[in-house]
Amino acid sequence: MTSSDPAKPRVIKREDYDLITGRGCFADDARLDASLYVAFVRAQMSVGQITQLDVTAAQSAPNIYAVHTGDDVNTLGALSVNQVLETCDLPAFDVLARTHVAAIGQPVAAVLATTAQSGVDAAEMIDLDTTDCARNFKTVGEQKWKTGDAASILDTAPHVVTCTVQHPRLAPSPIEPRSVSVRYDTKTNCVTVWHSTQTPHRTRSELASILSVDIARIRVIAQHVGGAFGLKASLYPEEVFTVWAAFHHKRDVKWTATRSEEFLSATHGRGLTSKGWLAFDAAGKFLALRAEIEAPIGAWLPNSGLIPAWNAARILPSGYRIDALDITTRAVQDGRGPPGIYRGAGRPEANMLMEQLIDKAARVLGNDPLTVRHQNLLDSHDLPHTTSTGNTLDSGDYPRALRGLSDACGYTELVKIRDARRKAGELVGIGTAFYLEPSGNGWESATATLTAENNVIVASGSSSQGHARETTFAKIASQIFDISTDCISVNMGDTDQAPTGIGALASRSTAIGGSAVLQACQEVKTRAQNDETRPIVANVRYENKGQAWGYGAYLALVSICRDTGTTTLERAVCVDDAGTQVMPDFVHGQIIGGFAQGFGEAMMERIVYDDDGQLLTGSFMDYAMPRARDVPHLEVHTIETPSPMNLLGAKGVGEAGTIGAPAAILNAALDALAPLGVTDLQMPLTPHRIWEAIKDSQKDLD
Ligand code: SMO
Repeated sequence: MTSSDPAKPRVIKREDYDLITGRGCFADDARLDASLYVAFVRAQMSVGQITQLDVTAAQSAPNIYAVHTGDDVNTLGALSVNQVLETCDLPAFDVLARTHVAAIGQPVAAVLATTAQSGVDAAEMIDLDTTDCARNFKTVGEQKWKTGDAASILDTAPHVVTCTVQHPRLAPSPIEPRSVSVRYDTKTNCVTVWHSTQTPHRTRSELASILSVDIARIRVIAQHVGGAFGLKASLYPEEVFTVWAAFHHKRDVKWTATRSEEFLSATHGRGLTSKGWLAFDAAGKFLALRAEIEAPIGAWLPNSGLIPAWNAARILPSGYRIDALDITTRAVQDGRGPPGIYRGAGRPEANMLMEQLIDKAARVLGNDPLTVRHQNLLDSHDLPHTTSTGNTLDSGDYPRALRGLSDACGYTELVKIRDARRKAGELVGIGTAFYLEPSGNGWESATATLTAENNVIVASGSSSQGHARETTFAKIASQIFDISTDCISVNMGDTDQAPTGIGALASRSTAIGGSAVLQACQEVKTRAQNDETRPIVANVRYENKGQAWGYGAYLALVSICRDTGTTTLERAVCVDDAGTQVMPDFVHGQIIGGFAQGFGEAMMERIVYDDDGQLLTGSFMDYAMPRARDVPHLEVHTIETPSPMNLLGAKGVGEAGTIGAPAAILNAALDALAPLGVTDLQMPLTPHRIWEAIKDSQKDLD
C-alpha cells in the first residue's frame, strides 16, 4: 500500500503555465467577428400550456437582430440518447418549447442581439403566458433484474433490514459555465464551434445530425475546459440553438450561461430515490437483496440521461456475494431541471444503498461493520466474477482494501477511543464503506507520429476537462520512446487535429484513451526499430476488453454537537485501487477532488424547489457549495493491481471520492446518533436536520 505524503512536491502539469498566467482559451474567449449574442426566455412554471408569446416589443428593441420561437426550429432532429435501460420511451428534444413547457427553465424564445446586455433587456420584453395544465409525466425507461427467489428469501430469512435513500439533487457547478462560440465562414459555409465540452467529437456528430448539416462543415474545438463533472458530456438545447442561429443567419453567434442559468437549466446530478431490503442469516451471511430505484428525468434527455438510473441499479450488489436479487429501476419525468450524469453517475447511489444496508445489518447482528463486510466480500480468487446483474468484476483484492483501511486508521484503537468518548457523553461515530467504480467501456482513438526530427506528436480522440490529460498522455509516450516529455506534443479537443473519438467521461480517459495512446506509440516504436523512414504515423482505434472496476474503502470519524446539530468530519481515510497509476499525483488529485464533491453531497449541497416547482437555490447565495476551508484533510492510500481489461492496466478513479465518501460519512453520522436510537438520516447532514433527529429521538424517550 502506498501512502501519499502531503509535504512531497507535486508534478507540474504542462497545462498549468497557460492557465495560471491567464493565457487559457475557454469557449467564451474565442475571437469572433461582430458576433451576435443569444439571450433566452425561459419557462417560469414547471408544466403549462403556452397561451401567449408576444415578441413584437423585443423585435423592435435597440440592437436586436432577430427573435426566434419554437416554430422556427421545429424541423430540427433530436439528440441521440444512450438507451441503456431495457425499455425506453424518450421525451421529445425541443430546442425551444412550442405549445407546452415541461420543466421550469426550459428555453421558450431566443433573442439575437449585437450586444449581450441588449439581448437580456429585450428578452425581458417578451410576453410569455402559460396556464396550468395536467401533469402528464411519463416513465421514460425501466429495467428489472431477477435472479434466485429473492421474494421468498426475504419472507423467510432470519433477518431483513430496509433502507430508503432520498438523494438530494445537486448542481455539478464547474467553474466555467456552459459556453459556445460559433464562427461562421461565409466563404466555405462552415462553422468553427468553440464548445465547453468533455466530448468534442460527439458535439460535432450530434450537431451534424440535429441540424442536418454535412459533418465536414463543422469543426469543434474544446481547448481549455473549466471543469465538467458530467454536466458537459452532452449537448444542450441552448447550444444547438446557438449553432443553428450561426448557420441560419450566416453570422458569428455566441452564448455563455450565467450562473443562474446553470442552476436552472444545466443538468443536475443525483435526485434519485432508492429503497432496499437486505436479508441475512444469524451468522451474518447475506442471502438476498431487493431494491427499487426511481430516477428523475427532465423535459428532455441528455445523451447519458439514463445512465444514473441504470448504474444505481446494475452496480448492486457491489462487490458482495449475493445471488438472489430483485432489482427494479425506473426513470420518471418530474417537471424540474434536467438530471444527467454527475461525477459518479449512479455509482454513489448504488453504493449508498448497499453500504447503509450493511451497517444496519451489522447493528442487528451486534457485529463490527467491517467484519460483516469482510465476511461477504468477494475474495481475490473469486475474480473475475460475473454478478447477478451481469457485470464482470475484473480484478483486485477487495478484502485487502478493507484491511488496508483498518491498518491505516488504526481501527481497533479508533473504536476504543470512540467508545470512551461516547461514555463521556459525546456523540461520536465511525462509518466505513467499500465501493466499486466501474470505468467506461468501449473504444478510443489515438495517433502517434515520430517526426523526421525525432520528436513525437500524440493526438487523442479523448479530451481534457481541466484534468491534465495532456501531461498524462505525454508521460505514457515518454515511457515508450524513452525521451523527455518536452519532446512530446499532445493534441486533443480539436476535431480537425485529433482523430475521431469519444472524450473524457465515465472514468475512461486514462484507462481507454491512455491505452490507445500507448498502443499507437508502441506501434510507431516497433516500426522505428525497423528503420522505417520518418515521419512514422500510427492510427489506432483501441477497444478495451470490458470495464475495469476500480474499488476501495473509506472511513469517516464524525462528532456531532448535541445542542446545534453540527456534524464535524474529524477524520477521513481512504484506500483506493485505481490499477496502474501513470501519474500518481494526478490519481491523488482525482481522489481528493472526488472526495470534496462527495463531502459536499453528504454535508451541505442540495437543490431545492418549492411546492409550486419554483427553484429556490438559483445562486451560490442559496446553494451551499463547500469552500476550501470546509473540506477536511483526506488521508489517501492506494494499492495497485493492474486491470487485465486494458493495455495500461488502469482503472477508474475520477469518481472514487464521490462514491465512497458519502456512504462512510452517512454511516458515521448514523453511528454517532445510534445511542439515541436514530436509525435513518438523509443527505445533506445539515445542522438543522441533525438537530431535528436528535430532538425527535428525545421526544420518543419522554
Ligand atoms: S459523470 Mo462523468 O463525466 O461520466
